[in-house]
Parts: sequence; C-alpha cells; structure tokens
Amino acid sequence: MKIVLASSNRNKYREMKEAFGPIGVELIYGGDTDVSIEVDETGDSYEENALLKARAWSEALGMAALADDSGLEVHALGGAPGVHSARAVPGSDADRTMWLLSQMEGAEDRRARFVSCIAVVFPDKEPPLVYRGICSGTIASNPRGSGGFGYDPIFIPDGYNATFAELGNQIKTKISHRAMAIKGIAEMLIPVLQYYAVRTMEKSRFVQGQ
Ligand code: ITT
Repeated sequence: MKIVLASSNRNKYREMKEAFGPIGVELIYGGDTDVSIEVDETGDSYEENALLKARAWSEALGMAALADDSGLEVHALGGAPGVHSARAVPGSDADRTMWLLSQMEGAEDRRARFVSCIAVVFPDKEPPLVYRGICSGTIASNPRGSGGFGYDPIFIPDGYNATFAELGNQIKTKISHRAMAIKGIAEMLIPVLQYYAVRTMEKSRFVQGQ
C-alpha cells in the first residue's frame, strides 16, 4: 500500500522513509507529488494538527496520508515551545535554537522532551489512526553537531552524552520521539492493511465472477 507523507519537511521523510517497508507500506514524500499543500496548523494539540495535515493531503491526492506533528517541550519554560516549535520565533532552525538557549540562560533545570504525534487518514470511511511518541532528555548549554534538523543540536537524549545532531540519524531513528510514534502507528496499521488486502481480494473475485 502507498501512503503519502503529508509534509514538505525532507528531514522528517529521511527519518521515516525506511520504517514502513517491513509492514508493506511504501511512504511517498509529499514534496515529490505534483500538489503543493499549505495547511494552517491551527490546532491546540499535536494530535489535532497531525490530523489536519493528514486530512488535507489525503483529500487532495485521494489516497492514504500520514502526518507527523511534533515539538520540543522544555520543563523550565512550562512546556514551551511545544506545539509552536516550528514557529517559536521567525527565522531559521539555528535562530530558534539560539532563541531557546537565550530563554534557558542560567536555568539549572535542563529537562526537556521531544513529542511526535503521527496520524494516518484513509480516503474512505476507515477511522483515522493516531499515536504519540516521546523522547526525554536535557538541553545542552551550546549547539553541538551537524546532523538532523530543528533543535537537534541542543537536545541530549537520556542515556547519552551527545546531542541528536552529534549522534546522527542511525541512532536517532532508533530512539527518537518519531521512532516511538512510528513503532506505535505501524502496529496499528497492520490490521488495517490486512483489512484492505482482504477487501481488494474480494472485489477482484466479485469482478471475475460477474
Ligand atoms: P510539516 O508540518 O510540513 O510536517 P514542520 O517542520 O512545519 O513540517 P511541525 O509543524 O511538526 O513540522 O513542527 C515541528 C518542529 O518541531 C520542527 O520544525 C522542529 O523545530 C521541531 N522538531 C520536531 N521534531 C524534531 C526533531 O526530531 N529534531 C529537531 N527538531 C524537531
């Protein structure tokens, strides 16, 4: 089954593209399709925004769509930037990273967590699937490393002494919030894929029998 990734964030696609092969899903990068979709992320939660994105892409392309809505929640900042992580301040990922470090100046409590919520929407009446993944860690005092994207240079996952940007994609795709969300959503997808496979088989039997 083909599912489109409802995103033009190529970094997310890089972290997700291999993950669904083992359950028989080919994930297509939204940026490689001939539609360009801008979704207003007006939801108050990751779940709402992931569903908004997945619905918009599924309707536009008439196929199943999978969206990730994610963010960084910093304990000392009351959970900010959270659902607003991509737009916390205007500018580049590096600008937002430096802004976050400035907000954290002098803070002893460096606890933080990344959250990823993945939603899958189908083109028929099948109910959507939603799953949330979390990765806990701490905020570094300076940006370190060149891998990943977003706040990766300042996030040190628990159990490691290096940032996501230093650890690189091979480790990140095993332990990150997105990896956890992918694992959960893949388990939810398996029975749905089986249902579609049986339905397709029955349809083709019906056509042959006519
Ligand atoms: P799409 O909506 O097109 O998928 P986006 O980048 O706008 O792409 P989000 O609205 O979900 O995605 O915003 C998530 C932001 O949270 C992202 O831009 C980063 O700033 C941050 N973020 C999420 N996951 C991250 C990760 O794995 N590493 C670093 N930063 C991350």
